[in-house]
Amino acid sequence: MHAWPASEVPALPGQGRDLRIHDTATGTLVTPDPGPVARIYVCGITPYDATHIGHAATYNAFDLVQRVWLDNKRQVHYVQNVTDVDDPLLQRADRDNVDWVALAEQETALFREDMTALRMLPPRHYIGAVEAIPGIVPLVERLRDMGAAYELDGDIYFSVESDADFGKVSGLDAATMRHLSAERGGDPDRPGKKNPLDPMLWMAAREGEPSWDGGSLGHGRPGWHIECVAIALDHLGMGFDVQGGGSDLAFPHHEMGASHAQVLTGEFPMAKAYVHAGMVALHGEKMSKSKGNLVFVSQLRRDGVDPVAIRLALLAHHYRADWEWTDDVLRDAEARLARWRAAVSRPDGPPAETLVEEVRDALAADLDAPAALAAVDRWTARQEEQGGTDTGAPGVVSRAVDALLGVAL
Ligand code: 5CA
Ligand code: ZN
Repeated sequence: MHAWPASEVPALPGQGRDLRIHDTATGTLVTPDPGPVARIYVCGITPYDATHIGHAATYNAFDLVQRVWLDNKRQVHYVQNVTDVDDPLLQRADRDNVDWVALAEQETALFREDMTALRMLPPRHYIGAVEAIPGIVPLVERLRDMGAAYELDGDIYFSVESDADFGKVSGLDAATMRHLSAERGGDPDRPGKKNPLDPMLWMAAREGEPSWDGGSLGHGRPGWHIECVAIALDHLGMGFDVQGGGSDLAFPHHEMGASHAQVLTGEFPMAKAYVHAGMVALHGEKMSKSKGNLVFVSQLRRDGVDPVAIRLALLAHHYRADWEWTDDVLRDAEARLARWRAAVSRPDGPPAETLVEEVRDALAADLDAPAALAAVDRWTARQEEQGGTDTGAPGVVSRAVDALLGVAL
């Protein structure tokens, strides 16, 4: 699948920083990328509806990760998937009486437009679940041949008990895992499973649903977790730097993925850091496609909202916080954007070298974007109050917020 066009990332004077970031598995800040090439896998959308602010906030967090690495002279190998076949997509297509392939293509196209408008850096490999099937089948066969998977009425399940490290990513107790499994795509109550938490690796073909030839697995379609494992191992290999997603992916998705990979390779963990963004809510509840309490990026754009203001609204919240989208959040971002633009449009201003260092320090410390915005606000206030004579300063500020925050002034 093709991704979206990259916006340029200006080079900045001075020295970048090593990124320290919160790892869910250890509960500590870690510095995941010691080498010249940083590797990151970010879980992509299930394309049955348009990109909402919650999605955008999560992708914003992982865009910042890359910007810190790029500023620190790392190359970044970034992989993202599209879950372009799964129950929610098929159910929505069925409900709306549309072709599921057309629905997935249309929503993926809209996602690309939204990501481009928000200046999110594109992945180097953007891979759909359907196109990954030839790589998924041999992994499921291997798990089965190793005794880590079993069949139930033609479906193939992964046995969580085959992995001694199971549970180490999310650190949750069994009751919470069971509850979350039921809520997030699992089927803990299905009779005949060895362990209620066991996730499906391969679902045998169902009447009226799409299916693919899975060789010795029979016709069917892939489970959700093995999709991301196959794509990540194929394009990044084991022990990559960051696997990212919203906090609702820690369990079961990232836990199960780490578990599949551990059994397949004998190594743990698949990612050096499991990084999770907080949930964005609307009217007091998590924004979710299933509940329908959504603010779409594309709708805001159609309403004439500047995508740069949307990006600033996302940046005003720490990525790990749960927060609520309101009209005021957007109004504040629009006001901040207007002030920043006025400040950098002047021919000179107060020196900006300290500002660049402050933004770097803020982002390197677990992506503290609100602190980065506060630093730019302080330079803007100085510009408004007394101005300055440094003719290079407005350009330095523009390039810094572009390179480090993805904000085009
Ligand atoms: N296709 C899978 C990942 S492999 C999936 O979870 N797709 S998704 O479309 O449901 O979500 C895409 C990303 O947006 C995930 O990282 C998810 O955690 C994140 N996300 C979904 N809702 C919210 C929300 N309300 N706030 C923040 N992030 C969210
Ligand atoms: Zn995923």
